[in-house]
Amino acid sequence: MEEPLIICEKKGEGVSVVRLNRPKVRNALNSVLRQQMADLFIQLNDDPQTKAIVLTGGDKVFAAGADINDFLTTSTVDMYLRHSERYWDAITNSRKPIIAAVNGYALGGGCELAMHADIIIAGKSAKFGQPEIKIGLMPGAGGTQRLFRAIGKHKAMKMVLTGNMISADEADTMGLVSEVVEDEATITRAIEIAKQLSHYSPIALAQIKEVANLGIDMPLEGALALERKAFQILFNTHDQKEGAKAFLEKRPAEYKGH
Ligand code: CO8
Repeated sequence: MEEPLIICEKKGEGVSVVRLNRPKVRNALNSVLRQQMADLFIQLNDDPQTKAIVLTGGDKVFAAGADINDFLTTSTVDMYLRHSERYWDAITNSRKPIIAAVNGYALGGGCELAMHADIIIAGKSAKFGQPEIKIGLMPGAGGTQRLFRAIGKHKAMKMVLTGNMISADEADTMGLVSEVVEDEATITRAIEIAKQLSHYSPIALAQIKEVANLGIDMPLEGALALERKAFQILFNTHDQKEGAKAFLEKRPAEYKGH
């Protein structure tokens, strides 16, 4: 029987781990894998048992980018008609927090995939890069946009123009990752953070994500208004009242997500 391209495991306390599983081609992201990943993210968002998602690859590679085999014959029209933005949208629109656990290479579409996460935990030997230029191409899923917003023009421009990789420590210094840990600890740490988040109010987490992700590209005044409105909305939720009450009663809060 063929190995599944994606493996999803429940780790308890509301954490689901999504693992890319095409090790022979370094987890290259072909259309089938990407469709399955998109479907899975939609499914996990609808799954009441899942509160936070950890996204990971293998020990030596997170993902080596798009499947280059596919690039030999694909035409412009083929590429357009694929509407691959829908694969990414399923991840971008996740209301539940996503924590990427990156070991080894995160290159091209793999680096872009990691950047779709809310928090990135990198193992010490992780390497990030946008090497598309080395194959006569350019980034196509956020490498010229999300990367620039994450680390600034001159660091990002150097990465996309040279195609050279950076180490986990460099990525940490630049602000591309949230935390660097020993390689063996990457998944454990990501799950630990996911478990922490899974005990918080899902509706508050979703509001933080929505406001932060929309607001970052808006003029400050509008973004602050958006933040204020979301903050106000939370005052009509069970979870906000429960959070305040539990604090004052010195007990753990029991959140319901509404
Ligand atoms: N696509 C297809 N096959 C790949 C890919 C890939 N991206 N990466 C590796 N492979 C295959 C190799 O061809 C090789 O196959 P075979 O065993 O048949 O010879 C096998 O995987 C193992 O590869 P290596 O021998 O090269 O393994 P190493 O461990 O020595 O090196 C590397 C690992 C550094 C990851 C290396 O394989 C590499 O540089 N890969 C290509 C990285 C790259 O250029 N990525 C960018 C691709 S373009 C892109 O991502 C555009 C994004 C557009 C939008 C997003 C769409 C998802």
